[in-house]
Amino acid sequence: MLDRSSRAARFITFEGGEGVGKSTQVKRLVGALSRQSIPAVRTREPGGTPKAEAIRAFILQGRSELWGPGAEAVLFAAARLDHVNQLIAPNLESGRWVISDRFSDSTRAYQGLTGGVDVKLIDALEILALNGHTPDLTIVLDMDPEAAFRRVLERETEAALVDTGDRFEKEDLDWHRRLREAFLAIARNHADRCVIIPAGQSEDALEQEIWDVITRRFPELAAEQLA
Ligand code: T5A
Repeated sequence: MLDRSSRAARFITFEGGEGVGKSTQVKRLVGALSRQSIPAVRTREPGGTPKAEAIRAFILQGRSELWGPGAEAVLFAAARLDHVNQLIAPNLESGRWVISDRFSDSTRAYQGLTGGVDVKLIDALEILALNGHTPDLTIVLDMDPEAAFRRVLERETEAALVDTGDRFEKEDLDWHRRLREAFLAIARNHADRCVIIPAGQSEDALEQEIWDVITRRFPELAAEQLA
């Protein structure tokens, strides 16, 4: 298990519903850290390693849908176990910050609170897959799902990719509202780790707010900026 006291590198995750701007801000944060000469790795879930990416393709193409949310929670956890062991832990131990686009809170929100999988299974899978690698900070990007959906639609229309969303993106609006509430509940239950940030603002304003949160949370970062 990782000895937190002996490493400077931080593990930060971004969570929230579809189209709230997680990928955009993960990229921007890694860029901002690099400009401060802080080595940082960008990754995502499901995925991040070849084996986990194979599980991602299997799930998001809808091939696991018939098995139900319980089996899917197990698949997401299997992908996460490989991601933690092969990418997250080794990078943190080598002093590189790890910034992940989604992590275990997504399983709790999608399969657990919204999908109805028993919390005991979600808890057990989390213990197994994380092996102590709880994020140091989780940024929960929060916005009205209808507005977020318009963003995704715009992106897909611009790229002439209408109707290519993954199967979770195809759920109805009421389901996305419940998902939003699930992420907010998780954030409230883990207030020491999670920060909720309104995501309906511009990309630049959001980047600045996230940077402010991070420098407040990790004062050593602000000290490096001054040095
Ligand atoms: N899943 C995942 C589970 O069910 N259980 C699990 O355990 C895990 C890990 C992953 C799917 O798997 C599910 C959840 C998901 O359904 P994904 O492709 O990673 O699939 O899905 P999302 O994470 O939802 O990815 P999206 O790309 O749809 O959303 P993002 O990353 O939140 O948004 P982003 O940054 O790509 O931005 C979307 C669009 O909005 C614009 C961007 O340019 C882009 O066009 N944008 C903004 N526009 C205006 N203002 C801003 N501030 C903007 N920020 C971005």
